[in-house]
Amino acid sequence: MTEHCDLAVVRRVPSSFFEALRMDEPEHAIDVAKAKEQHDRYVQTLKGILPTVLEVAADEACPDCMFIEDTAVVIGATAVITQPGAPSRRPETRPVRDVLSGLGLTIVDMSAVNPDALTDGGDVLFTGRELFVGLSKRTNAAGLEVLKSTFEVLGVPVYGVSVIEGLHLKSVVTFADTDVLVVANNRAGLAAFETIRQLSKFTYTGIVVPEAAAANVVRAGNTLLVPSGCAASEQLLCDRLSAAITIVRVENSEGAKADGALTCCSLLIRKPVK
Ligand code: CIR
Repeated sequence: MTEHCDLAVVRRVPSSFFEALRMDEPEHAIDVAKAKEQHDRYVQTLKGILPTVLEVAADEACPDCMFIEDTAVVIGATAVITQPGAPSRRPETRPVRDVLSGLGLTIVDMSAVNPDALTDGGDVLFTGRELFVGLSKRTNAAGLEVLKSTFEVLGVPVYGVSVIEGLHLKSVVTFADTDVLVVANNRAGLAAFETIRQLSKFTYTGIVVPEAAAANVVRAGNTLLVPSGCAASEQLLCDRLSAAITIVRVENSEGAKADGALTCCSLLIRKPVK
């Protein structure tokens, strides 16, 4: 199994996005038109990298639906449909389930396995060999157990990692390359990376980036999507990563106002073998 994907699923931004959940009120109100433009550029960027990008229509009743990553965890030919931690987000899963089922993936419904299990996909970091699950405001131990029981039998070890601040594990640690993770230079990022190092059977290199937003990067093909406005981190990534990886800057000012980062706007999956 590798970390590389060849298919992404994205979900469009609803006009109700201004009502999206957020931990703090942003200094400037969400500009929904700008959010739609930024998201569209993100989708176009992915389309330039991956052979297939599937789009799910927005649902006006679900202001957070663009953050599709939270609704499923896909590894190989198996998709766990999560039960998102925030009750208002649970209706987002149905149309995503339909798309993943249509791809021929084996579907596991987390809430059917354990009604108390909660997981946001933003807490699930797959390194290509292991799965690290953030125990956070949105993901609980029962959610971790469902992921363990699903993926460990498929040969993927699953570990829990405390998220001591912020929303999700991938707000502070993401995958950039084989055994290379990008880590926020803050308490939550450094603590999570230390736990990953202690738990893992492999040796991960951490690139500790100065701008916290830059800890959330998307690796698609040989491209790394990095949020714009993080010049120092971008330079560091450029210096430390293989020259084979192209860095592409993506605007996310509006998504960030609702605690959304780059990974949350797509589900990256390998095409299942039917
Ligand atoms: C939420 O609070 O659920 C959304 N406003 C943001 C979700 C971001 N998701 C992610 O980083 N995976």
